[in-house]
Amino acid sequence: MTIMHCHYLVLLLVVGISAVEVQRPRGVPLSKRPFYEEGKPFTCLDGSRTIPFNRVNDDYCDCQDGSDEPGTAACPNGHFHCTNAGFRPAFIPSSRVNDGICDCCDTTDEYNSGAACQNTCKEMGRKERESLQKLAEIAKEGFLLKQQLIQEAKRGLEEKKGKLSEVQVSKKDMEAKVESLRTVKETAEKPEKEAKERHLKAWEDQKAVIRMEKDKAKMAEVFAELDDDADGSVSMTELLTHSELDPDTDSSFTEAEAQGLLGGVDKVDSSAFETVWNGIKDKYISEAKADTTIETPPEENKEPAADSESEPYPDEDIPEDDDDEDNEEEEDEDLDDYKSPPTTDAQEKKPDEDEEGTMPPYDEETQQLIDVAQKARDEFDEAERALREVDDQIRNIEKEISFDFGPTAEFGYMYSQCYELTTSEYIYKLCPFNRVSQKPKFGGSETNLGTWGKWAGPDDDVHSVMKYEHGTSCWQGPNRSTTVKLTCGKETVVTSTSEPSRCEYLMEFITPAICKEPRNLDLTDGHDEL
Ligand code: MAN
Repeated sequence: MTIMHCHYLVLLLVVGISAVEVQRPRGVPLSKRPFYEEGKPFTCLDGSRTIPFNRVNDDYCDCQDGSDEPGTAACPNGHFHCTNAGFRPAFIPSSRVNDGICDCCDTTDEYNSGAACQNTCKEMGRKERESLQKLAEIAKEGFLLKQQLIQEAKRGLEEKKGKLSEVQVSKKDMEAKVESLRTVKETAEKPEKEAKERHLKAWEDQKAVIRMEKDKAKMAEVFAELDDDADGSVSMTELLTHSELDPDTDSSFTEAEAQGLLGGVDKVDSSAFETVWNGIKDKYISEAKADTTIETPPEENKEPAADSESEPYPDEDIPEDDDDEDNEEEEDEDLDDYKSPPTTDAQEKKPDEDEEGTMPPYDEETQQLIDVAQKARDEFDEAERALREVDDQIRNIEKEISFDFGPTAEFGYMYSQCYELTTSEYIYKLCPFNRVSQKPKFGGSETNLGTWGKWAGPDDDVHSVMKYEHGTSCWQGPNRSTTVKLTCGKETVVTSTSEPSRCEYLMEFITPAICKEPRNLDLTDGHDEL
């Protein structure tokens, strides 16, 4: 039953009480009575023929439109009118006249079938009146609530507009702050970068010295190893004992080849060995290691290879990052030990550690520059974050203000709310002006049944239907979409969902925001169906 019925029923009851039954042929509504004039020829209502009046309701169908038999079952397409005094008049198909089933609450359709019909019109009228009364009360209360919603919406809008201009002003200040902090940061980063580069360069130089010293020691070790007869020089014969030094890989290491490695002489002393060493160190296999497995290349051989590669030194940023991490990790234990790079006592090799060990910590002056720059960076980042936040706020308020929340913003209260309805299979969720979703009750992911599209009611009541579109696509079907029908009620609640066509959903949604002002009932409304 709709609210509209309420109007009608009150009219019906009032008129019903005072109405006088007007005599007319059986089954004829009052509005058609003038066409059935006692004793005068009757013209079928479609104008097709005219017959003597005694052929009206004579249980024989003369008119194509069935209009000569309003009170019998003779015409297949005829209609019988029941007055149903006390309730609502109705038309039933002629075929139901005297079929043994009581169709009219006033029993008039079963005048000759012997069916024991009871007149239930009064009772039905009473029940309908009661429920319409309830609906009317709901509508009245709903409409009052709607007035509150409108007031709240007005206040809310004012607040939002106020907030917007406030935030827009603070955005300007924040932009200026970000710019000045950017300058502070960039000014602090320049000396920081230079100091870090200086530190790195010093470390690179130091590593080169360490590498050179190691290489020298290695060279001396190899010289002693090769100098089998310990005469203070390495000879061609001694060199030949190391077949891995064969310059070509023809498996025969000849004297001439060995001599070539020695720079064209038969033997070299330790100082001349320096040049020879440069030529052989990549291939040389230490005698101590040669006996053991060959699969693992000896440690010594790795070294020059590593040296020849570009420095595995950390990027400019890496020590900084480590710095942060270390600071965080160690803060609790030792506040003094905040310097980067990390401790030297660590057993495991860190990624930024190479053969020469880890880079020594920054000197105090560099560390101070880093700290100052880091502080400037943090402050800049924080200001930027705050600016982004304000931007988001502005966007959100502008978005909310731009929605069509109804002629008096009465639907605005639903914004950023969600309303759920659980069915036997799914939990449906309607988040007005946002989206509709469906989640299987017993596990499984949520399906988007559409995002806010538009108001889609009829032209004279466009705010009575919402349309949500472009949801998750349906297998071999359209993208899911939902139509939400709004009806007046005291609460805001989804009362039903259905899927009239595959992946096209329908929701019934009750809200006070749609309640219309209760009308004064016009009892003189031209109703002549009694
Ligand atoms: C899921 C649900 C149903 C829908 C089918 C279509 O099971 O979203 O509502 O009909 O998919 O395949």
